[in-house]
Amino acid sequence: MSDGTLPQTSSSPILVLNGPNLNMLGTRQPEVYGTETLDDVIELCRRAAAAHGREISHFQSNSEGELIDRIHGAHGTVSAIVINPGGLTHTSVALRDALVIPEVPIVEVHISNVHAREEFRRHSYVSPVADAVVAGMGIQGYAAAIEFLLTRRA
Ligand code: DHK
Repeated sequence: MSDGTLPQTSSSPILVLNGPNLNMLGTRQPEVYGTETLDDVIELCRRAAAAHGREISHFQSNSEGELIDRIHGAHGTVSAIVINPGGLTHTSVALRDALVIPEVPIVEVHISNVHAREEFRRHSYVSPVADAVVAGMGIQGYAAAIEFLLTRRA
Protein backbone atom coordinates (compact mmCIF):
# COMPACT_ATOMS: atom_id res chain seq x y z
CA MET A 1 0.00 0.00 0.00
CA SER A 2 1.22 3.47 -0.78
CA ASP A 3 1.11 4.69 2.81
CA GLY A 4 3.26 1.82 4.01
CA THR A 5 0.64 0.31 6.31
CA LEU A 6 -0.24 -3.36 6.31
CA PRO A 7 -3.56 -4.23 4.75
CA GLN A 8 -6.31 -4.56 7.32
CA THR A 9 -7.89 -8.00 7.16
CA SER A 10 -10.22 -9.94 9.37
CA SER A 11 -7.18 -11.80 10.69
CA SER A 12 -5.37 -8.65 11.74
CA PRO A 13 -4.87 -8.41 15.51
CA ILE A 14 -7.33 -6.80 17.86
CA LEU A 15 -5.68 -3.83 19.51
CA VAL A 16 -6.19 -3.65 23.29
CA LEU A 17 -5.52 -0.14 24.56
CA ASN A 18 -5.31 0.95 28.19
CA GLY A 19 -5.08 4.54 29.26
CA PRO A 20 -3.77 6.43 32.27
CA ASN A 21 -3.28 4.65 35.59
CA LEU A 22 -4.25 1.21 34.29
CA ASN A 23 -0.60 0.16 34.61
CA MET A 24 -1.32 0.33 38.34
CA LEU A 25 -4.03 -2.32 38.29
CA GLY A 26 -3.70 -4.65 41.26
CA THR A 27 -2.26 -1.87 43.41
CA ARG A 28 -4.60 1.01 42.69
CA GLN A 29 -7.84 1.07 44.70
CA PRO A 30 -8.28 -2.73 44.68
CA GLU A 31 -11.73 -2.31 46.20
CA VAL A 32 -12.75 -0.57 42.94
CA TYR A 33 -10.50 -2.12 40.29
CA GLY A 34 -9.73 -5.52 41.82
CA THR A 35 -6.45 -7.22 42.59
CA GLU A 36 -5.56 -8.46 39.12
CA THR A 37 -2.77 -6.74 37.23
CA LEU A 38 -2.48 -5.34 33.72
CA ASP A 39 -0.47 -8.46 32.82
CA ASP A 40 -3.48 -10.52 33.92
CA VAL A 41 -5.70 -8.40 31.66
CA ILE A 42 -3.42 -8.96 28.68
CA GLU A 43 -3.25 -12.71 29.31
CA LEU A 44 -7.04 -12.84 29.58
CA CYS A 45 -7.34 -10.98 26.27
CA ARG A 46 -4.82 -13.27 24.60
CA ARG A 47 -6.79 -16.31 25.66
CA ALA A 48 -10.12 -14.84 24.60
CA ALA A 49 -8.71 -14.10 21.14
CA ALA A 50 -6.82 -17.42 20.88
CA ALA A 51 -10.07 -19.30 21.47
CA HIS A 52 -11.04 -18.00 18.04
CA GLY A 53 -7.61 -18.47 16.49
CA ARG A 54 -6.88 -14.75 16.70
CA GLU A 55 -4.20 -12.55 18.23
CA ILE A 56 -4.09 -9.26 20.08
CA SER A 57 -1.64 -6.45 20.26
CA HIS A 58 -1.67 -4.25 23.34
CA PHE A 59 -0.50 -0.86 24.46
CA GLN A 60 -0.81 1.08 27.70
CA SER A 61 0.21 4.66 28.26
CA ASN A 62 -0.33 7.39 30.77
CA SER A 63 0.10 9.90 27.96
CA GLU A 64 -2.84 11.05 25.86
CA GLY A 65 -0.56 11.82 22.91
CA GLU A 66 1.05 8.38 22.93
CA LEU A 67 -2.36 6.73 22.92
CA ILE A 68 -3.45 8.91 20.01
CA ASP A 69 -0.27 8.07 18.09
CA ARG A 70 -0.91 4.35 18.64
CA ILE A 71 -4.48 4.75 17.38
CA HIS A 72 -3.19 6.49 14.25
CA GLY A 73 -0.85 3.54 13.76
CA ALA A 74 -3.84 1.20 13.96
CA HIS A 75 -5.14 2.49 10.64
CA GLY A 76 -4.94 -0.41 8.23
CA THR A 77 -3.18 -2.73 10.68
CA VAL A 78 -5.78 -3.89 13.21
CA SER A 79 -9.23 -5.41 12.86
CA ALA A 80 -10.82 -3.87 15.96
CA ILE A 81 -10.01 -1.86 19.07
CA VAL A 82 -10.82 -2.64 22.70
CA ILE A 83 -10.09 0.44 24.77
CA ASN A 84 -10.23 1.35 28.42
CA PRO A 85 -9.40 5.05 28.18
CA GLY A 86 -9.20 5.47 31.97
CA GLY A 87 -9.83 9.04 33.03
CA LEU A 88 -9.49 10.26 29.42
CA THR A 89 -12.94 8.75 28.90
CA HIS A 90 -14.43 11.75 30.62
CA THR A 91 -12.18 14.50 29.30
CA SER A 92 -10.67 13.82 25.88
CA VAL A 93 -12.21 15.07 22.66
CA ALA A 94 -8.84 14.41 21.00
CA LEU A 95 -8.94 10.71 21.89
CA ARG A 96 -12.50 10.45 20.60
CA ASP A 97 -11.49 12.14 17.34
CA ALA A 98 -8.55 9.74 16.91
CA LEU A 99 -10.68 6.64 17.45
CA VAL A 100 -12.75 7.19 14.32
CA ILE A 101 -9.65 7.33 12.11
CA PRO A 102 -8.86 3.57 11.87
CA GLU A 103 -12.47 2.84 10.80
CA VAL A 104 -12.70 -0.40 12.77
CA PRO A 105 -15.18 -1.65 15.39
CA ILE A 106 -14.52 -0.27 18.86
CA VAL A 107 -15.53 -1.57 22.28
CA GLU A 108 -15.11 0.73 25.28
CA VAL A 109 -14.38 -1.14 28.51
CA HIS A 110 -14.54 0.02 32.11
CA ILE A 111 -13.59 -2.33 34.89
CA SER A 112 -15.82 -0.55 37.38
CA ASN A 113 -19.45 0.40 36.97
CA VAL A 114 -18.83 4.03 36.10
CA HIS A 115 -22.56 4.76 36.39
CA ALA A 116 -22.59 3.84 40.06
CA ARG A 117 -19.72 6.16 40.94
CA GLU A 118 -19.15 9.93 40.83
CA GLU A 119 -21.36 11.96 38.52
CA PHE A 120 -18.41 13.01 36.32
CA ARG A 121 -17.76 9.37 35.38
CA ARG A 122 -21.19 9.06 33.77
CA HIS A 123 -20.20 11.06 30.73
CA SER A 124 -17.95 9.49 28.10
CA TYR A 125 -16.55 11.22 25.03
CA VAL A 126 -15.73 7.76 23.65
CA SER A 127 -19.13 6.04 23.89
CA PRO A 128 -20.66 7.84 20.88
CA VAL A 129 -17.97 6.40 18.60
CA ALA A 130 -17.96 2.92 20.19
CA ASP A 131 -19.96 -0.02 18.88
CA ALA A 132 -20.44 -1.32 22.42
CA VAL A 133 -19.67 -0.32 25.99
CA VAL A 134 -18.87 -2.68 28.87
CA ALA A 135 -18.83 -1.46 32.48
CA GLY A 136 -18.76 -3.11 35.88
CA MET A 137 -17.71 -6.61 34.84
CA GLY A 138 -14.23 -6.30 36.32
CA ILE A 139 -11.42 -7.38 34.01
CA GLN A 140 -13.77 -9.99 32.56
CA GLY A 141 -15.20 -7.09 30.58
CA TYR A 142 -12.15 -7.16 28.30
CA ALA A 143 -12.78 -10.82 27.45
CA ALA A 144 -16.46 -10.04 26.87
CA ALA A 145 -15.46 -7.27 24.48
CA ILE A 146 -13.20 -9.58 22.47
CA GLU A 147 -15.81 -12.33 22.42
CA PHE A 148 -18.35 -9.81 21.14
CA LEU A 149 -16.03 -8.58 18.40
CA LEU A 150 -15.19 -12.09 17.22
CA THR A 151 -18.67 -13.57 17.30
CA ARG A 152 -21.08 -10.78 16.48
CA ARG A 153 -23.05 -10.80 13.30
CA ALA A 154 -22.84 -7.75 11.09
C1 DHK B 1 -10.77 3.46 34.83
C2 DHK B 1 -10.34 4.68 35.22
O1 DHK B 1 -9.05 4.93 35.35
C3 DHK B 1 -11.28 5.75 35.59
O2 DHK B 1 -10.77 7.04 35.34
C4 DHK B 1 -12.62 5.59 34.92
C5 DHK B 1 -12.19 3.18 34.53
C6 DHK B 1 -13.13 4.18 35.13
C7 DHK B 1 -12.53 1.73 34.82
O3 DHK B 1 -13.50 1.46 35.51
O4 DHK B 1 -11.83 0.86 34.30
O5 DHK B 1 -13.53 6.52 35.42
